Amino acid sequence: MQLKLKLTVAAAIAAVASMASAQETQVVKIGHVAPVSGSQAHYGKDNENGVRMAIEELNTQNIVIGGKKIKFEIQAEDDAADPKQGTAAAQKLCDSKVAGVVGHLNSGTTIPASKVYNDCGIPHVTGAATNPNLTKPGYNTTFRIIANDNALGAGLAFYAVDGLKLKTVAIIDDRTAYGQGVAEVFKKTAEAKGMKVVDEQFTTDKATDFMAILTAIKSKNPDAIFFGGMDPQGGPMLRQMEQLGLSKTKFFGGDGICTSEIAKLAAGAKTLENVVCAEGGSSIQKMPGGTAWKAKYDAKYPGQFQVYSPYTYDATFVLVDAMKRANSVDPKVYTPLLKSAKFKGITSEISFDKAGELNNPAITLYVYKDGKKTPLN
Ligand code: ABU
Repeated sequence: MQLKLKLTVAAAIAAVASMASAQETQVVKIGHVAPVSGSQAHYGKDNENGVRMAIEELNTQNIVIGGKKIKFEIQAEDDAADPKQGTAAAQKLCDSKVAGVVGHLNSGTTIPASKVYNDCGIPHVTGAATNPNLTKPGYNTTFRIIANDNALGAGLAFYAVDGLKLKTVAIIDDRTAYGQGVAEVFKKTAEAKGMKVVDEQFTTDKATDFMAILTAIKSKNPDAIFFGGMDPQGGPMLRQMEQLGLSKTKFFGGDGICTSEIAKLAAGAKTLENVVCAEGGSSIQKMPGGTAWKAKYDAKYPGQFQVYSPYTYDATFVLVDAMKRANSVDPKVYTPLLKSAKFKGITSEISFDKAGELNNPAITLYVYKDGKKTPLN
């Protein structure tokens, strides 16, 4: 009789405990925005994979915040690299009351979206948008965990002049916030160091035919071309350079062309060997947790790695770290704690300056050897 009573009490306690734990699980949504359609979808999917991977890992950690067990979920939106779709996606995430956002990918979408997030009080951390103007408004809700184009454009110009002793360059940009911005920094730094800009040409982030502008550039015989833009243009441009006999011309660009995909898009063009590109962080090999992380990523998402997924992975953890320290998932409560982040990520130890820029960012230059992206430093 006594044993039966004990068993009944134990069962009742277990049932109550299990009900309580079910009631106390809170779903917390983290937004992600990038182009996952169109010619830049490969970058966007890579970025989204980074967030998905982080959320899966976080959900194994039994995180309790504010007395509740937290289950994180991604709300993934596609902005197709279009500024208008970018602000619409941002508003949708505000309306959905996500706790924080990782994104966007393009500077042209992230800059206008940053105002939307500021207005609705939700923090966003970009792991990809590099135009320095992003942090100029001084929003307390905007953070970037990679180096910006001031570092990338200048680093490339220093290497062109001091490293390769190049004297002349032609500049092409795609007229996007990113392409135009990084080209301007490169030009200013290169000219200050005595390099001569012999031509400037413009294209768009939709173009695929560059024969006219490359023919005009060929007549000026530059040592190098600097391209401010992304790989859907950079790859075909390399092919067309080869067709025009621009086979000795160096081809410089920022992180937008520094992808695995550009090797495919160049479709076997020898000019791929002339590429020098820069990324706003350490190489995977030099990141504190890079090699092990990349092996996990490749096992999960074979053949999908591009550039930024380590940063979107860390960005997700940085948001959650601030929630944990604040003991709140309310953006009003935890956002101020992002400013005091000191998070040991797989990319670096992450902390921010007053403007929301990463403190002490690294940059890495790359070339392509046997079709493989290879760090120079
Ligand atoms: N950082 C290059 C690609 C993304 C962007 O800034 O537009």
